[in-house]
Amino acid sequence: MYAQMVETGVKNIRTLDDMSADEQAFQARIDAGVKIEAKDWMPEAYRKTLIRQISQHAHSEIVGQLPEGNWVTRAPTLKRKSILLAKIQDEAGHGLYLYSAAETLGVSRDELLAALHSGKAKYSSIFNYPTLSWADMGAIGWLVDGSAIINQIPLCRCSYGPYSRAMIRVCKEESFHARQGYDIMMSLAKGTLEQKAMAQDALNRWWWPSLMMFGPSDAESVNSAQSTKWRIKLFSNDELRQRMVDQTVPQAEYLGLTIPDPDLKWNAETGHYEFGDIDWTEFHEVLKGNGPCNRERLRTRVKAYEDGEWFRDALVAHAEKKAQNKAAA
Ligand code: BYC
Repeated sequence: MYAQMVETGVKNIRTLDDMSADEQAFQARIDAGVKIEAKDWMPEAYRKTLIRQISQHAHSEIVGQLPEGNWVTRAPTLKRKSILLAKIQDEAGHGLYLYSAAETLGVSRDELLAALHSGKAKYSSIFNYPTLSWADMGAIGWLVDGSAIINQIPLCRCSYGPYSRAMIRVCKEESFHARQGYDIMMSLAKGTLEQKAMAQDALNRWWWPSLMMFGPSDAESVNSAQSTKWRIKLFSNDELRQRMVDQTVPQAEYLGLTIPDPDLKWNAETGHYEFGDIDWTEFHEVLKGNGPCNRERLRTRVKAYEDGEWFRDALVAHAEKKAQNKAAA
């Protein structure tokens, strides 16, 4: 079912002429800003698009724990360690809210996890890069969670009720994540020359992959037109990417760090920063499974799932036993 859903994902925008009376009424509700709830009638293509996006998002949260998990045992202080642990635990929670939101659309969690573990499902490109130093914890919080907030704040107002409500809590937690990342960057940038160099190195490595998080350019984005019509997307990939650049450049200046883009310049006429070309070949290679850490991430994720089997079995056995006892009483 999942594979079929992904394959048949909508690529072309539906016009009024293509729509049945039900679809027209559905579109009119969306246009009027009415939220769609799980039991409401919806076009199959809307359901499939949401399952695709929400499940990819859930997988990203789950796989997104791995690059940071790498530094829990090597955090520089007990305080930093407990903050990092709390953040990683939040990401697990985000994954769970999102799997629950996807389940309201009629797909099972087992199907979604099977798609992730077999390598069929996508998750965010950003989590296929290595975390080489402690400064990467700062750069991820600042740039990656910062980008996630920019992308996800509009999702709090998207048309599908369960997704939009999950996003409200996710965004609150993401803002703590971004602050803790910036705080790490501040400490390093104001520390010794070596620490500042670590912060600059992390910025150099995470800058371009963070811009890629927003997806292909608007001209290349296959899903945007229809998702915008359905108010799943409220802003385009390029609009949100520009917002990220405009917001982040002054923050880098405050840190005394340099954005690794020789073409970056302020355009007083447009009121935006212009930036250099993104390496889309790299982006597509990562999506194809050829990023620096794709194979390692999937291996680690599958192992964690298999290692946890006894625990899931124990929970089910316990629940069954309780139900039997209740029935017998
Ligand atoms: N990585 O037509 P497009 C987090 C795919 S979690 C991989 O523009 P769409 C965090 C796209 O899926 C971050 N794949 O698609 C967690 C599509 O492929 P399919 C995740 C990407 O859906 C832990 C194809 O390229 N955030 O922040 O309209 C710790 C064409 O793209 C990427 C979300 O998932 C990518 N970067 O727009 C810290 C947010 N970009 O499915 C932080 C929700 C594109 O047709 N998702 N693709 O085979 C979205 O807002 C949208 O799905 C996207 C893409 C903007 C990402």
